[in-house]
Amino acid sequence: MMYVEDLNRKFAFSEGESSLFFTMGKGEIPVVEIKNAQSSAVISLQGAQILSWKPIDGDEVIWLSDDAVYAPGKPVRGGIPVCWPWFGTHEKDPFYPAHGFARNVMWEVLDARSVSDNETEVRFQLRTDELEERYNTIWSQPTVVEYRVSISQRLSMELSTFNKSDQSISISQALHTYFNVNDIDKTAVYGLEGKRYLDKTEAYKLKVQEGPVTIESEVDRIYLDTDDDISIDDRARKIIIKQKGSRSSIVWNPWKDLAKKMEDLEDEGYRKMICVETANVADDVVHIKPNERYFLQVSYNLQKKL
Ligand code: TA6
Repeated sequence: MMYVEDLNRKFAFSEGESSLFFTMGKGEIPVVEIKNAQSSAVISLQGAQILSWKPIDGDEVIWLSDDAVYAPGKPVRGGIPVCWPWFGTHEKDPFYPAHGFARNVMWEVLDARSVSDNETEVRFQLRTDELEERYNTIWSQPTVVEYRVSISQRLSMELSTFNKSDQSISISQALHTYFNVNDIDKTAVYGLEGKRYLDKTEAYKLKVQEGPVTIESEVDRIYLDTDDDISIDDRARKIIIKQKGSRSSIVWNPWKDLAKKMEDLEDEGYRKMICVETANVADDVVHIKPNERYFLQVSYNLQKKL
């Protein structure tokens, strides 16, 4: 693992309105801070977890818990956790890390560059055969994950999984984005109307979404066949989510009681956040043959209210 100084020597820059540098973040975990003419962002090297994305003339888009814990190996509550190579609880061993191990480990920075005054790109990599032994017992097939993040007028992510082993692999995954909302009571998610979903709060009962998704109690749902755009409207702004390589999306808000039980989520935090996650889960699990690569892509942009 490179130190912050080495990373800065290799990648840091400041040119006109664009700058990028590495610094030691909370919990002694390095982060990269990015600015350009369109927006700014902060990404933790642990989990390649995006912690902030703020358009230059707008408010923060990504929610981060005030009570988040920053410690090596611990996922941070908020931001954009990368759930890989499985989503949720491991189907064979519930003691394996929830949502996979990618969000718990340090990623390598492959490249960080200014594309133009308006766009900056950072590329991260995770090679499973270079991880600690305990992860190789959980996941024995050598796999290379690359995560490309582009920061501009929009925030774009591309997560690619390359199967370096000589057998097929099956993964489930998600970009588990926590979005900031003005007021959960005034928030609605569009684009899922009429879609079937598995309701985790009722033992994964299959239901059909009627109208936009609104939150009035705990919501934890896996929507199926979700290849259209999704939007989050909190009456102050609209966030447009475009996704490719995903046919499943999760909508999650813990609501009051669960939020109280979660130590890393402030009691009223659930009123300011909603997770809308671009995923490959349930019947959308991905099978990758040896020497093949799978791409999951998502971008967010804002539509301001007049
Ligand atoms: O994506 C929804 C979900 O799987 C919920 O069931 C909830 O547990 C949430 O993710 C947070 O999971 P975490 O492991 O980060 O506490």
